[in-house]
Amino acid sequence: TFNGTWKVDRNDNYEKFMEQMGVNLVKRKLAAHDNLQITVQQTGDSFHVKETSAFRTLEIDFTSGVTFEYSLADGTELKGSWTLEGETLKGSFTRKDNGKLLTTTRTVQGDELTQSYNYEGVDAKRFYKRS
Ligand code: MYR
Repeated sequence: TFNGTWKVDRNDNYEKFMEQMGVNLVKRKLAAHDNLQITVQQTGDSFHVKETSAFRTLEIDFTSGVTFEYSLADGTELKGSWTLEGETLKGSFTRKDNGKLLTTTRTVQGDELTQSYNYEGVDAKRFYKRS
């Protein structure tokens, strides 16, 4: 279900979420139009994700339930894991700089992937279309 290339189509409350994360106004404006694209290859409970955006290109490997490290485009470092629960990927990541929790989910319905985000009481979503 997650396999394929997904291009961000629209955001819901993403700027407020980034503000809560402490991202400054200029970076928020740029990040709201980052043209994020992810290519996901799932093999059992292991995932390979290629991320491309206006900021960078990188590749990440993770396995359900196994902790890994990931840096956001602004350099904020996270540590945590994705866990596959049925058809949903549930992510739980801790910021290394302040110990606070960022939770996120990914689900696919038809040709749309929805990623939700929560940080310190602020929820956001990004919707991706298959490309
Ligand atoms: C991946 O599966 O794409 C790699 C791991 C993702 C970790 C969590 C992503 C949270 C992204 C939050 C964006 C915040 C911008 C301020």
